[in-house]
This record gives sequence, C-alpha cells and structure tokens, in this order.
Amino acid sequence: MTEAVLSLGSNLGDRRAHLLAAVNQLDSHVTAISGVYETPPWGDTAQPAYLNVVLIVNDRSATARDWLERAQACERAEGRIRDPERRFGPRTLDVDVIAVRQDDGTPVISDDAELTLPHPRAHLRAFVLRPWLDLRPDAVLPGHGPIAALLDTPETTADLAAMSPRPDLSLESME
Ligand code: A4P
Ligand code: MG
Repeated sequence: MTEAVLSLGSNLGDRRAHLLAAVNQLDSHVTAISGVYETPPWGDTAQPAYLNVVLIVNDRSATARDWLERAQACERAEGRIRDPERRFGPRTLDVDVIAVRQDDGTPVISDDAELTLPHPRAHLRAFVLRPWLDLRPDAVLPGHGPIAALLDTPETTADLAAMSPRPDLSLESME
C-alpha cells in the first residue's frame, strides 16, 4: 500500500470544476481533501491567480509511479496543454506528486527526472504546504523537515501572506 500527497492547481477556465474533476477521477482513493486556496502565481507571475488544493490518496496496490500516471491522466482529462516555452505557465489543471510513503511509513525517495520524490520544489511553495498543513499539521517533508517550519522561511512567507482561503469554493461537498 502507498499513501500519496497530491497538489492540484488550476488557473484557466472554470478552476473549481477542473479541481473537482480530478477529485472525482481519483474517486475512492481520496481519503482527505484540504481547503481550497486562492494563490498568487509562483515562478511566472504574468498569469492569473491559481486555485490550489491538496489531497491525500491511498491505494493498496499503487506504486509511486502509478500515482504519477494517475496524476497525468487527470491533467489530460482536463485538456491540459503544455507550452514548452513556458515552464511554469498557466494551465487548466496541474497535478503534482508531492510525497509518497509506504505502508510502514517509509518515504519513497527518488531522483529520477520522470518522478522526483519528494517533489523538488514543494519546500518552496506555500500553495502546497499551507493546504497540506490543513490535513496533516505534523507532516514532515523528507529531506526538508516539518511543513509548519517550511511555511516560515524567506522563500514562503510572502506567498503565504498573499494567499487566501476560499471556503465558498470547497470541494468537500463533491458537487
Ligand atoms: N516529474 C518529476 N517528478 C514529478 C513529481 N513529483 N510530480 C516530471 C509530478 N511530475 C513530476 O511536469 C514536468 C515533468 O516533471 C513531467 O515529465 C514529470 O514526469 P509537467 O507536468 O509536464 O510540467 P509542468 O507542471 O508545467 O512543469 P513543472 O516544472 O512540473 O511545473 P510545476 O512545478 O508543476 O509548477 N503557482 C501557483 N500559485 N499554483 C500552482 O499550482 N503551478 C505551477 C506549475 C507554477 N506556478 C504555480 C502553480
Ligand atoms: Mg506539474
């Protein structure tokens, strides 16, 4: 069995609908859904604000690679178009695998470019850490430490202050 932390983001079209479609596609594997946050664009500021959410997913038989494939299937289903010229550019849906752990709690560590675990930029991103903190206040990002502490670094504090909870767009109701 593996448990994965997935980060979902959208800043094009009906943002909430794209996030909800991914939740529905992952379906019974989803064990927890964070609050939805409106977040300033990270890495490429000339684009609309994102909605971000974090999911915890579980599957008795899934490998870490299976989670990447499922994440990419969710992106494809929402018509994600990749612009090779614009790495952190706008998108209907981005699903990143942040961290995976095995049944016994051992984190999966990988430096494979196809699937790097933990996600190489997660520790710099308030839009990942803050929703994750909603679900697991004691979570630790392997190699970087407690996520609560990572939200209090020069890389994250300005983005944390600029993001806002959107309880009006909650996905919990699954509507
Ligand atoms: N890849 C390697 N490790 C992973 C992983 N742990 N999870 C590979 C997901 N993918 C992983 O991804 C590029 C390659 O990364 C894939 O071939 C995959 O095998 P991609 O989805 O094709 O491209 P991308 O998402 O455009 O690029 P990248 O570098 O992954 O961008 P990010 O890091 O996903 O950033 N601002 C806010 N506020 N909210 C956001 O959600 N998202 C991004 C995208 C930028 N700014 C944002 C947000
Ligand atoms: Mg991505």
